[in-house]
Amino acid sequence: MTNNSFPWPTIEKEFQRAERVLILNPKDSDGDSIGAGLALWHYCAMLGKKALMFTAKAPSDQLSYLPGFEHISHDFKDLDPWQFDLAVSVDFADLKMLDFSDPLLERLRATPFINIDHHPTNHLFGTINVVEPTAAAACELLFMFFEEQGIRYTSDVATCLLTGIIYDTGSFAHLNTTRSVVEVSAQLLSRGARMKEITNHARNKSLPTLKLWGVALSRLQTHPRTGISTTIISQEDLKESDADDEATEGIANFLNSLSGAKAVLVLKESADGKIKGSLRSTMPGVDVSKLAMALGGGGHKKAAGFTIPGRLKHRGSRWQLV
Ligand SMILES: [Mn+2]
Repeated sequence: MTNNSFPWPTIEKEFQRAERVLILNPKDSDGDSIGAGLALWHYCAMLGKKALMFTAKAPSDQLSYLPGFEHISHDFKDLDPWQFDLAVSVDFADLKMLDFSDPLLERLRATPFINIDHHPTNHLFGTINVVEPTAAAACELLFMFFEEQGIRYTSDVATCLLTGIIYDTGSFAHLNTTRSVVEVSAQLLSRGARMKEITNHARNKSLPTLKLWGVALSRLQTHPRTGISTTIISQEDLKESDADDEATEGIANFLNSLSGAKAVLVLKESADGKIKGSLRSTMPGVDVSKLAMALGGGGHKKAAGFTIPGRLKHRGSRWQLV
């Protein structure tokens, strides 16, 4: 990253000024958003500030090794009465990903709001916005904040930050693994980040998850004209494999290693009558965020997603979107 114009001093002052901080994760949180949120949660604790970290849906248990994980709230009963004088969002591009009610969004709009993200489609909804698409992870941006402001942080915080980088680079396998990413990771290791713990948890898969992956792999088809390899996961598949929604998260990343595919698309039926599409590509020149945006979604050039209304129906040997 070459941008040295981030307003880190202003952001540090905002944290020092605040008494009660609300740290926001998207409803569909991941290793990067949870790692970044928890790093800030520890930072607030270090400053002696009260902080609530919130996401509308319980985060994946796979991340429960992260220090502070047990303090993350996904219960609106905690959030509704919570008075805050600073809100911080990490790793998401659009306020609708919070799944908040209008009154809650109104409260956010009336509060100083720091928006830290690396998605190019970010809506810049903060009063302070740090949006850097060349960063591999939101955690990489927070690393810059701590280092450039000379803030001392613990090995727990370093572990949170390295988690985000390892998740968003697919353990240093995706094209976003730049020299900066490797240098930042090396520095996090020297600050005590527990790499082995992170990679062990990132790799571990439960039996229901692997069963579901088996179903998804068996349905994989490459469209001859577009070169896009697609698979689908229905609600029935989730029930039969006894897997939860989270189990589908890694499938698109895994399929991204499919040789010769221009892009991969995983379509997953959700319980509320919607289809969630996850797009990945490793091919130079392919920008999957364009397709995602055309379908009302967004994301990065090589990893993007969208949600459309619909259901998956099985007709003969084919699946149809209805
Ligand atoms: Mn991220």
